[in-house]
Amino acid sequence: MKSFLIMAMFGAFALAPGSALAVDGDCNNDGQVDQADMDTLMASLNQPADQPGLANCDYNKDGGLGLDDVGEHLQNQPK
Ligand SMILES: [Ca+2]
Ligand SMILES: [Ca+2]
Repeated sequence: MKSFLIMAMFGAFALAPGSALAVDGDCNNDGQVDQADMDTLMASLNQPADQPGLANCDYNKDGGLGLDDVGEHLQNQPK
């Protein structure tokens, strides 16, 4: 049973979309969430979230970057 759980966890990890290191809110894909990500998000407003980093900031998963995503990003930023 224990080995099954480990296998299931590994499978879910391997099937994760995009990079295994993707972090929610990491708009510039450097592995950290900070002010630079907000700058990147603001500079990319109304553009498609089709880059690996920008996809991390498409919070509502609609394929683009909009004000909804900015609002979510503000709530998710480390204080
Ligand atoms: Ca970042
Ligand atoms: Ca979006």
